[in-house]
Amino acid sequence: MNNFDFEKLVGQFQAQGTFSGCKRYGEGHINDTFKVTMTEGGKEVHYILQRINNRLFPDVAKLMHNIELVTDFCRRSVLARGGDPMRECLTLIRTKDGQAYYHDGENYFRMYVFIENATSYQSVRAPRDFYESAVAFGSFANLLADFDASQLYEVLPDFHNTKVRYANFETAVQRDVCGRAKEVEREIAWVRAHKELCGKLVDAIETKEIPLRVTHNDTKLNNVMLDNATGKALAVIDLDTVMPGSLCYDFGDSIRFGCNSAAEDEPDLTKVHFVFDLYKTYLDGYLSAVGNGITAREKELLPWGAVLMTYECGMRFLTDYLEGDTYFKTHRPGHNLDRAHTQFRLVDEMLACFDKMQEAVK
Ligand code: ADP
Ligand code: GN1
Ligand code: MG
Repeated sequence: MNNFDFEKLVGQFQAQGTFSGCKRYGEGHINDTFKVTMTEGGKEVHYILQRINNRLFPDVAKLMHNIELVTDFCRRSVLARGGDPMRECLTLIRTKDGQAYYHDGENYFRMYVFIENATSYQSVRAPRDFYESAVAFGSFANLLADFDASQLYEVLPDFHNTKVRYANFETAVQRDVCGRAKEVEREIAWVRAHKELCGKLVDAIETKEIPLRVTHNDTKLNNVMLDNATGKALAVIDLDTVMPGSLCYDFGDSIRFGCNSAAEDEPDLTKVHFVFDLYKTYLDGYLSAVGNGITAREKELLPWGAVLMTYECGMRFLTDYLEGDTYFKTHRPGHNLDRAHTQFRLVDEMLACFDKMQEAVK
């Protein structure tokens, strides 16, 4: 675990109670997340403490400006419908001097209320959970339709611009800083053979065939909390990438992660399959919640969202492997390469049943 003085760190925030412990938490690939336990009146109170990935987000002030605006907006909507804002949205805990984050001179930290009696799943246990996550992300998109995009900084420009991602991939191949390109010739050739996919959504946005909206952009199943008691979706979390984007990105990224019969990093590819029935489940849930906002063309392009987000993510994992694993957290040698393989397998299987995927939308 990182060697921080957690008690001192937590003391910077307006958390209730006395510090009693802190442990690493969750399976995010980007930030360092910890669960903090405080005690007050003999009872435990929990918080999430995160060390923000400052390499990825060089301008933490802008990132946290976005998070403050989006969490405030969600909170107002939860209150308006008579919900419980401590469980149905992320609540930032400010520092003792009223800031949204704490800078210790080197690292940046933020704190959230811990959403109790809820789970963020790493894989789909039952179709119902996946349906609920679709409702959560669909409702989130619906809610954000009223959010003024001009207030947000684009903290990670071109985040889902697949053409830019492709260019970055080619640069990584050319530079080959770790000398790994030779070993992954087959994977590089596969990415190149699918290059024509890159423009599918980016071009549709550029020609205004589909609109840019405020979207979540990282809609993995483990970025949504489901209520342990009811199984219902409670809150969408991980708001670092709320930026202008497309509904097709959000739909697609959920499919990429949730319709995999195995884990994102499963090394045994015989276990990795695209589960078409789960795709249909998610589609039903998403369309039921996203409302009238979605245009006919966006709907048509949803299946492309699934293919594109999976292709792009695989390409990002491979790029990171070539660059020496500097972006995504890795826990073993070849971890990013295993991840890239699962994504490529899923794309192959999606393309093999693409007609069915389109038919389901109709
Ligand atoms: P990353 O950007 O690294 O993915 P996340 O913000 O998604 O970080 O947090 C990582 C994990 O921590 C989540 O997948 C979830 O399991 C857990 N988590 C994050 N925020 C909360 C919260 N407010 N309450 C409970 N669990 C949380
Ligand atoms: C990262 O932060 P996390 O683990 O929810 C990444 C996503 C990828 C995903 C792949 C800011 O998501 O874009 O799709 O890993 N987030 C960022 O699992 O790059
Ligand atoms: Mg996350």
